Amino acid sequence: MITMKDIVLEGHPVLRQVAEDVTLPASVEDQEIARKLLEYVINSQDPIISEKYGLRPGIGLAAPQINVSKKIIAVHVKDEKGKLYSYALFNPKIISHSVEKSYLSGGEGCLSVDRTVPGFVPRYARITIEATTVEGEKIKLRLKGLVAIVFQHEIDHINGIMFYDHINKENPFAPVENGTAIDR
Ligand code: SB7
Ligand code: NI
Repeated sequence: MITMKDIVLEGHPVLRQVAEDVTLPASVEDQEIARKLLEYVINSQDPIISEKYGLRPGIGLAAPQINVSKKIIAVHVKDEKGKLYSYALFNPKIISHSVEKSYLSGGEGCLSVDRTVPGFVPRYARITIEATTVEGEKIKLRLKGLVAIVFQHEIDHINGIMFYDHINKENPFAPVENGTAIDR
């Protein structure tokens, strides 16, 4: 299982690389990476398991964060209505997005960043993504709210982008144009 010692921190060059596409159908090795990422995210949200192994809670994780430069992500998060989005995905890609933005009022954090970076992180309010599931099914997901934000954070990781790249340098809390705050 993945624990904190497997997670690379900012400064590691893998976090700035554009990750490789996964060749489909995915190899058993790539399927195992996807399943392990999802397992971490689920474990990290379990109070007993996270305490036992010292896991920092996360609602998503991307392969570059465990030093694997491949387009693989996992997300395990509930929307505002309590609907669970639990996915391990290959080659996720945003195929369309809203003009409207959204942002978490408390900002974002990252398991690969061991400090608080204050500021609003502007994201698209709604996105449509295409990806292939760990089971090998090609899917299209229409996402909004917190769920859309998490997917954008993870898709950024496979493109070498960190959440703080999006924060306004002069004023981290500058109003986000066309943006709606999300309180989580
Ligand atoms: C806040 C937290 C996350 C995504 C979006 C907003 C996930 C944090 C865990 N990760 O570092 C995953 O890459
Ligand atoms: Ni992150």
